[in-house]
Amino acid sequence: MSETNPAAAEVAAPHRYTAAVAAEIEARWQDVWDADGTYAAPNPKGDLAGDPGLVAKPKKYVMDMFPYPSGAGLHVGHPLGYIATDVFARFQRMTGHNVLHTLGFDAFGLPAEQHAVQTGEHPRVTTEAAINNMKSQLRRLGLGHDKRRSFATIDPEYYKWTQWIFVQIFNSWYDDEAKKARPISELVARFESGERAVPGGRSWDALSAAERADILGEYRLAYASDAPVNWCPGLGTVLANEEVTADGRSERGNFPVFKAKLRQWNMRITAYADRLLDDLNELDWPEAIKLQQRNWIGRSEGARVDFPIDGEAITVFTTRQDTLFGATYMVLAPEHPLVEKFTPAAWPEGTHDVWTGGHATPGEAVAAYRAQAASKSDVERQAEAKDKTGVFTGAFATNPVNGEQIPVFIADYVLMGYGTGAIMAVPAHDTRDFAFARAFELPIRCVVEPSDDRGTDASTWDDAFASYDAKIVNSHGEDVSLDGLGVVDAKARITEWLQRKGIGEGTVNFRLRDWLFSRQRYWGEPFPIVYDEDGIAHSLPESMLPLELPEVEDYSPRTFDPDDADTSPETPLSRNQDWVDVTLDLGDGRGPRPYRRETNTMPNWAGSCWYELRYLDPHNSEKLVDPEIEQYWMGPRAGQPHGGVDLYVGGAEHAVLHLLYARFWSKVLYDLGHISSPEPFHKLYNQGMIQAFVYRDSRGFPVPAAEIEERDGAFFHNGEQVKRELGKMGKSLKNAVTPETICEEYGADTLRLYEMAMGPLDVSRPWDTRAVVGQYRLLQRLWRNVVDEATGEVTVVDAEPDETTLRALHKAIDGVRQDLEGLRFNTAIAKVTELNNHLTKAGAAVSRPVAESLVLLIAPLAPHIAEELWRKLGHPDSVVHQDFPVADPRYVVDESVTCVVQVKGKVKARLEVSPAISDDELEKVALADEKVVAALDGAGIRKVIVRAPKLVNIVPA
Ligand code: ANZ
Repeated sequence: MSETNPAAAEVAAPHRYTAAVAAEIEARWQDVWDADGTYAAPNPKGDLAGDPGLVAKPKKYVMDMFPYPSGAGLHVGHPLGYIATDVFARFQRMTGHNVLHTLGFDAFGLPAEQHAVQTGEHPRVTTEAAINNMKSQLRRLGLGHDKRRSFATIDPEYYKWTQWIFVQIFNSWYDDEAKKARPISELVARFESGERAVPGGRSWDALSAAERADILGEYRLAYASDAPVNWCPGLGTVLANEEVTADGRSERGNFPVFKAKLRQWNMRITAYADRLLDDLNELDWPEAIKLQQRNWIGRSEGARVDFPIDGEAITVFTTRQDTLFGATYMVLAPEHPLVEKFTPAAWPEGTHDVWTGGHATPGEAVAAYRAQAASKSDVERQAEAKDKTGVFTGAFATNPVNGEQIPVFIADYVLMGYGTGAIMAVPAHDTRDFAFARAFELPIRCVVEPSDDRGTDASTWDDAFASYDAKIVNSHGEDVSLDGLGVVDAKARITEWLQRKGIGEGTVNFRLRDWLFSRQRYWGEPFPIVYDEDGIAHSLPESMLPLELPEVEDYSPRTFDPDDADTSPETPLSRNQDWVDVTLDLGDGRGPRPYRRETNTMPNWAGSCWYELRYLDPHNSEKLVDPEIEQYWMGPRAGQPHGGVDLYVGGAEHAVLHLLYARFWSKVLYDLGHISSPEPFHKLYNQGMIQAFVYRDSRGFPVPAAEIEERDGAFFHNGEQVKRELGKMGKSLKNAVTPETICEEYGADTLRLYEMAMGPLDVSRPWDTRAVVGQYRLLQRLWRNVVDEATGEVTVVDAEPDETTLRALHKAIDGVRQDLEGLRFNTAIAKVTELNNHLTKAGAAVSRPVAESLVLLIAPLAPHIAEELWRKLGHPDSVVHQDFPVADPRYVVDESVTCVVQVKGKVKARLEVSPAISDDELEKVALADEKVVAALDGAGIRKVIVRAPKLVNIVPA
C-alpha cells in the first residue's frame, strides 16, 4: 500500500492524515484552546469564578502526582499517567461534569541544589528552566490542563502557605480525649486555670518562660527535640532512615552514617496513628497500598510489664505476654537511660566469660558496646540474619510471674525508639532471642507447645517455635496459671492478672515514628521560626510570611571528614548573618526584640503535603483556600465520607511517605477547621511503568537503543551482537525516547493512543517504537472515513446507517463509555478500532451521525484530530464540551439467544433472551412464562438451577 511510501502517498493523496498534517492541526488547536480557556474549570466564587452553568454541574477533581522538574526533561515513560488522567478528565467533561485538572511542579529538591553547588548557578534559575522545558513538552501532548491553576512549590506565594501550615501545626496539640488537634492556646488556658494538671506538678504561673516552652514542646504537633538522627558528616546532612543503606551508609555517596543527637524539628504524626489507620477503610485505594500503609503504621496489641530491679522496675513492651514464664533474660537498648543506673561496679561472682565481652568491669563493657552500637543504623541493627551481639550489664531483674532472677543484657537488636526500649527475651518462641540465647548460652524454655514433632525440650531445638495457634505449657506460678490455654486466652488472662497486681497493662504500640522534618539544605522552604535570647522558639506572624530564602554565596552544607562522628551540621542558611540575626516585633506584645532564625529548611515532602488544596484557589492571598471552594471540589459527599480528590494517579513508589504525610496534614487542617475533608485523596490509582529494552555490548555497557538492528531474533550494534534485556527507560541506559521524537514522526494523538493502548493502565509494559505506527494507521483510517484524501472535502452523507452499522456503533458507544469510566483505555481503543474498521470495510461513504459519534468517541483519547474533524463536520463549537454519545439499548444487545427451560428434566419452553441476561433476571422470566406456569400446575418450587443465558432447570416441590 502507498502508506508505506510517504512521498508517493503525498502526491496521490495531498489531504491524507500525515505527521505534517498532525503537527499543523495539533499546534493550531492547542493555541485555540489556550486562547479560549477551553479547560478553565470555574470555581463557585473568587477570582476563578465563571460560568454558573458549569458550576451547577457535578464536579470531578482529577489529579496527577506532580513531577519534579528534572533538567533531563521527559521521556515517553513519564507522561503515561498524565495522558491517562487527561483522557479520563476529558471523558468526564463530556459526561456533564465540571472538571478540575491541572498540573504543578514539585520543585524544591536536591538535584538543582547539587547543580548549584557545582556551578554556583542559583537553583531557582535551573529549576525554572527545567519547568519551562517540561511545560512545553507537556503542552505538545495536548493535555487539557487549567493552566491558571498551575504553580510550583518554590513560588513564594505558594510556600508562604506551606510555612503558614507549619505555623498552624506548631501552634497546636493533640487532645487525646477529643481525638483531634486543638490550638495550643487552649492547652495553655487549661494549664493556667488548673483545669489540667501541669506536668511536674507546679502551677503554670510559677514556671519560667523556658520551662513553659519545654512543657508545651511535649505537646506541640511540630516540635524541636534532641533526637537520635542519622548524621552523615561526608554529606554534611542528616538522613531519613530510608536514605540509609542496610550496612549503615548513605544511599547517596556511600558515606558512613552515625547516630547522633541533634536538635531537629519533628512532626508528631504518631498522634494520628489510629486515625490514619482507621480512615484507610473509607478510601478507594489499591489494597496493596493500604496494606503497606497499615504495615508502616504497624499497630501491635500487647502489654507493658514491669520487671522489678533494685526497688525500681524496668518496663518492657511485649506482644506475647502469654510467654512470660518463658522469659529467661532481659535486653535493654544500649541507649536505654536506666543502663548506667543498674550497672554494678564489678561482675557478679561466677559471671560467664561469654557474657562479659572480655571486659574487666560491667561499666567498661557497656561503654565499649554503646560506642559500637552508635555507629549502626536501625535497619542494620534489626537485620534478621545477622549474628546477635550484646553484653551483660552485671544486673539481674525479677520475672514477676515466677520470682526468678534473670540477667539483664544490652544488645543492639533492641531499639530505643520502639516500645519501651526494653524487652523480656523468650528465646524458645522468638527467633532473635533464640539466636542470642544460643550465642550467650542462656536457658531456652518452651512455654508454647510446638505443633510439630520437635517436643517440648527446647534445648534440643534448631530454631524458635513462633506461633499464635498453639497451647501454653510450663506456665504456672503461685497465683496464676496459663497451662492449657490457647495463646489468645492466655494473653487475656495474664493481662488481667498483671493489671490486677498493678505491674502491667494491655497497650497498643505503633511502629510509626514521628516525622523528622529538618534538613541541612538550602533549596527548601525556610522555617517560619525564630529563637529569642532564651532559645525559645516563636512562630512568625502571618504578616511576615512568606519568609523568603535569602541569597547565599555557597549552597552546600559544610561537609566534614566522613569518618569524624564528632561533628555537627552547619547549614547554608546559618552562614548568612544578616539574615539569621534579626530584630523583629512579632506582635505578641513584647515589642521589637533580637531573634535568631531557624537555619534548617523543610524536607522535600512539605510542598507535596497539601498541593491538592492550592489548585482549588491558587491566587488567594488571604487564605490557603476559601472554605466554600474547598467544600465544592473536595468536601465529603455520598460514597466519599472523608471527601478528597476524586481520582489521584501516580506511581506505587509513593505508597507510604508522601501519601501518609499528605493524609496527616489534611487531618490537622481539618481538625483546626480550615478544610472540610479529613482525607486528601478519595480514589488512588497506580499506573504501571513504561519499561524499555536495554542493549548491552560484550563488556556489559549499554549501547544506544536507537542504533540497534534486529536480524533473525538477534540484535546488533555496529555489526557486533549485543544482549537485550528489559529495564528502566533513561539517559544512562541509552534507551530514552523523547515524546518529541514520536510527535515529529507521527503526531501527539498517535503517541497518546499508543501509550493508552499498550496494555491495562496499572500494568508495566515495554516500549516498542516500531509498534507506534499501528495507532497512526488507525488515525489515518479514521480521517479517511470522514475526509477525501484527494480533495480534502468531507465525505459523509446524510443517509440513515444500516442495521449492522447501527449495531456496531451502539455496541462501541456502550463499551467505550464503560471502559473510559473504568480507566480501561486499552480496551476502549480496541472498540473504537473495531468500529472504525467496520466502517472502512463497508466501503461506502459514512453516514453523518455515525461519523460524528465516532469522532466524539475518540475525542478524549485523540483530542486534536477529533477537534479538527468535528469542526470539519460543520460544528462551530469545540468538541471538548460536547456530550459523549449514549448508546441506544435496542442496538446494544446481540440478537437474542434461545434459552431452554426444563421442568423435571423435560423441555417445557424456549425463550428468546439477551445474551447478557443475568441469572436472576432469567429465572424471573422463566418462572413467569405461560408454558412453565402451566407445567408447574400450582406445584411449589424446590430448586431452580440457572445457567444464563441458555438453560433454566426447575425442580418442583
Ligand atoms: C516477648 C516475646 C515473645 C516477643 C515472643 C515476641 C515473641 P511487634 O509485633 O513488631 O510490635 N520488641 C519490643 N520492643 C522492642 C524493641 N524496642 N526493639 C526490638 N524488639 C522489641 O513486636 C513486638 C515484639 O518485639 C515484642 O514482643 C518484643 O518481643 C519485641 F515469643 O516480647 B516480644
